[in-house]
Amino acid sequence: MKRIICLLISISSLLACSQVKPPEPFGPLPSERQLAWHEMEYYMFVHFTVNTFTDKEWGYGDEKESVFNPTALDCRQWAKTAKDAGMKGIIITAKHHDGFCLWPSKYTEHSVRNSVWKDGKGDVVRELRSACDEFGLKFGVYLSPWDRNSSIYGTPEYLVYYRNQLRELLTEYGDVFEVWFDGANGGDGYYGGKKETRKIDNKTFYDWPNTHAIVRELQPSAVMFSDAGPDIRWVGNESGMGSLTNWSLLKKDEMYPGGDFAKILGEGHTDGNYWVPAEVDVSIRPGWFYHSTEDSKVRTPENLMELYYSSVGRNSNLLLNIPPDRRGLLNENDVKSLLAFSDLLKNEFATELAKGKKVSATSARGKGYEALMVNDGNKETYWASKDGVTSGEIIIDLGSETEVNRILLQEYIKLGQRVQEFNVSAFINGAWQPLISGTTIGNKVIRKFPVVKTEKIKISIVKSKACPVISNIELYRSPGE
Ligand code: FUL
Repeated sequence: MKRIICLLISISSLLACSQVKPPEPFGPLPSERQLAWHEMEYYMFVHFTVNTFTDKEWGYGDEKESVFNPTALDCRQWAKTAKDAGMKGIIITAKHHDGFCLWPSKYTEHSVRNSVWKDGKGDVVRELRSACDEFGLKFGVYLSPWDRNSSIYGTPEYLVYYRNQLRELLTEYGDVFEVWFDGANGGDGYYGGKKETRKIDNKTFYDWPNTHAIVRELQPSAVMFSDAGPDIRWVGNESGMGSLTNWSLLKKDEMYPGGDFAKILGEGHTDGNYWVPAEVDVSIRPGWFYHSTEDSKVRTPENLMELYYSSVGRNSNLLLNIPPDRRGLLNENDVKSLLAFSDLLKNEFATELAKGKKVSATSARGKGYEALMVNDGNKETYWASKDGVTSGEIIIDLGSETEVNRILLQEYIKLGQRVQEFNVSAFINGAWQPLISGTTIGNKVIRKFPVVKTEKIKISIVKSKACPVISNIELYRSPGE
């Protein structure tokens, strides 16, 4: 009996030895909440407050509460539109720089409670929360740190006020997926009637670590956005342009909200010591708030498609602002364009060509990490090379001459972001013709190239920080250019 047990033990240890080990994680890794955020990809921003009624972008803070009076506010229309457009959530300006609160905060008089809308009994934040639940969308809040209404802005008491408001939003409105901390800070304002300029020190005034701790305590699954993270970073512009080189890595300890970091925020830090991916925030109109003069300046569906490529296609999420009008409805022009874009998007990626096709790679780690893992339709499986091998080629054999003009690539980011340089080519007339070259991949990269008719596409990982780990490759023949 003893002998049989010994034999069984040695067979099982032999088997264990022959199993190929997965690559070790490399560098900073995404947290669970960040991984969930990466899956969000595309969601709606809603800028709505007194500015909608005063035709401003930045309210001074002296607006009478009575100006806030939407005639037909319907958050269900916002949520339905977002859902129909394929968006996965909505983030609302619960408080913008003017300090007016869209919910009846018990810490200020400057809110919907003192407006004529619904006789002061309304709560936009609550209505949106319910609408998001009804349409299966996630819900997020923007709480402007700068408050041009508050008489105590710039003093330590303001932090108590700000954090109380944050607590209200994070305890009374259910699950929040993202908390948006804007970087605009200090300057002139009403400040309780003082009408003066107040400057604060961006680096120290807000004592961010203690505010962040409140979010972690009350909404542990929420990610926090700002110029400097801690979880998600601003991309450094408001024009919808993600960077072609885009590391989800950042030396966030060297940064702070409102600092002058535009270029760094676009590319991230190659050697960043935290996982802080980029979010592209951009408006469907020139302004963030609704202005009737901009009704004819709504981005076209084609332009929204460009934004999609320059954000989701560049390892970023897309937060697209659709500002409600004075009725409290998303304007017809915006809805029309948004839904037409969603149709374009469906057509753009209608038929995937690579799935299940024959695939080979120059370097294979071994069983479980073969080339066929990149097009098996399962993002949890991946191709990886052997440890220490930092380049490699994957060839997808489409089986017959096929027209192709788009490629989508994904790294298995649970093991870190690795690829530094790649290129793609097509086998045409007996030779490999270059199609595109690129730098980083990260969670997702989608690239266009002119239509080619080919039987084989080659993806070459030229340089990688550690053995490349590719989870997904898709190919398309889109009707677009
Ligand atoms: C900026 C703000 O100043 C704008 O008004 C807007 O909210 C935009 C999304 O962020 O920093």
